[in-house]
Amino acid sequence: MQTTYVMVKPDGVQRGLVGEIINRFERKGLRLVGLKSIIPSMELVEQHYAVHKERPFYSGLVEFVTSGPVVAMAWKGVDAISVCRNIIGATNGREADMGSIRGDFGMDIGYNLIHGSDGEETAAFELGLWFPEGLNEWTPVRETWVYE
Ligand code: IDP
Ligand code: MG
Repeated sequence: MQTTYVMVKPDGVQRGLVGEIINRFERKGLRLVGLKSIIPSMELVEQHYAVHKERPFYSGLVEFVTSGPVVAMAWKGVDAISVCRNIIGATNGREADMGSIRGDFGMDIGYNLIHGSDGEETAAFELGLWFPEGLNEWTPVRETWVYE
């Protein structure tokens, strides 16, 4: 079991795609263990994207992600990190596979609707950053029918 950090970015919220996006993870069989709408601080987003600090798009990215509400989520499941990255699709929406969130709804590399942790270390770091209050542990009854 892994838990991963997923976030609908301000463009996804502005475009009214929050329900559509949550639905895709939920239907897949993942377990929702954290969910909130927040307007993140500059400091929080700078820490979240610290690995991209030297990239030319960094300051624009921080400005974009702090520009309005985001929906922060934690999803749990077997191999949840790669499963969620597949549901999300490639960074550039124009190149992302159809059927993925970015492939179905995105046309841009910056405004790409959604974030998902890319590995176990990043997931632990990002979950601690966005959910310092901790996550909700529970066992969905339907999971009896998700994993054999
Ligand atoms: P990822 O979100 O698919 O993991 P990363 O390479 O980690 O992609 O980049 C983080 C975020 O930075 C992207 O989701 C996107 O919003 C933004 N970004 C990445 N590359 C560019 C770019 O070339 N121009 C503008 N924004 C970019
Ligand atoms: Mg990334």
